[in-house]
Amino acid sequence: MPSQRQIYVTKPSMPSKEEYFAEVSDLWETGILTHSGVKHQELERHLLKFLDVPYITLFTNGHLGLEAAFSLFPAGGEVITTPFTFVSTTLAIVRAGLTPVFCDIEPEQYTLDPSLVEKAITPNTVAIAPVHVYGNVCDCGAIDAIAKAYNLKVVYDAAHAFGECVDGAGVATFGDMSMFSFHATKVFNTGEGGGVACSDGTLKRKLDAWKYYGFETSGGDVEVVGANAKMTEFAAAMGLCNLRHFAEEQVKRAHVCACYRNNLNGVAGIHFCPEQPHVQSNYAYLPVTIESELYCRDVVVSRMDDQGVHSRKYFYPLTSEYTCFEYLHANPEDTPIALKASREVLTLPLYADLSEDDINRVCEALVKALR
Ligand code: T4K
Repeated sequence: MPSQRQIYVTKPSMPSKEEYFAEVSDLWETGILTHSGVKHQELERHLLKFLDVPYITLFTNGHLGLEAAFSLFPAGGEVITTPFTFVSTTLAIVRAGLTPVFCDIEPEQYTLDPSLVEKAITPNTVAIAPVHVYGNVCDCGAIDAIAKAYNLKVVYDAAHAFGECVDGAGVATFGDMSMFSFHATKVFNTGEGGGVACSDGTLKRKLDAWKYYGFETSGGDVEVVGANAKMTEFAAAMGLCNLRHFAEEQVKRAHVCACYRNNLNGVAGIHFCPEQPHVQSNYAYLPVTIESELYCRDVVVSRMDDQGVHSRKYFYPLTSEYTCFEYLHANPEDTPIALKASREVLTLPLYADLSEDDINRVCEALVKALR
């Protein structure tokens, strides 16, 4: 029997070779390949407008952007965050010398539950780090209000939320800093890359310095303990090309999501997150909850794998369960909703060019896996 074509959880959107080659061709004239060159500056300018923010700092990847953001707080402080996320969120907090304090999520959108945040605040709390997981936008109004009342900063992990708007406002207009990932698997990619948006010029200067070893000016003083995390010109050029096609990609992704919701409507034991009417979604991920009372999510994932359809267990386990964070003594039972989500959710294959035939194949594989 011929081997089946595999369908992976995602596939990066890329410009045509011609468009990318045209974008990078002048790098052979200038020989400037990094250190905030022309492409980097141009991408920054476009992103400010696109994201509706006053400042953005571009990074080698989103993770280092998060690390930079958390490194601006005095070491030893506590950061209230969610364990239902990619490990990067928690790693960034820890690597910046801070202590994550895990707070549960709300059951519909899987984002940090603001009603629990206040109880987690201690005299050592310095910040709140919510995650717009899957592109589901947090209750930013409630979170920002708590932060204001307690004089805390908010760093949004917006790795999944590029290009989203809340009641017409860019998602990064909330909180103090928002990190977007431009990894190959994201709705907007530069291959590897990321950006931290903020509305404070001092923060922007510090983030710029952090990614350049801490130098504010070449050869000047080093005030922050930084790293080397600059975006290259080749990555920025990829970003310039992909940004031109973002709107059309979004239309295609919206269609894919609508097809899935339509095809799987009424299948017992599974459900989608309710759409957020106030949010202009970017259709980054399509999580499906497999009710554990009826089915075992892990069995479903492996039965789909056997049919050549690769969903993902984003996010399993909880970050609080990883061995490297054992020293925090976080009990996953203290975040029961997050624990349940980590055992029940899978994300379906989703990318702009996923054909209707392939969507049908994924749906059939899922339904068969449930039998
Ligand atoms: N915060 C959150 C909430 C995040 O989700 C992430 C990253 C970050 C922070 C940190 O941002 P970055 O530092 O990454 O910018 C992936 C990604 O590596 C990671 O970016 C992402 N989140 C995480 C959720 O998923 P994997 O190991 O699960 O994915 P991977 O590499 O197996 O790719 C998935 C599928 O995509 C593959 O089966 C095939 C396809 N693919 C992947 C790559 C890399 C391609 O077709 N081409 C490619 O180049 O981690």
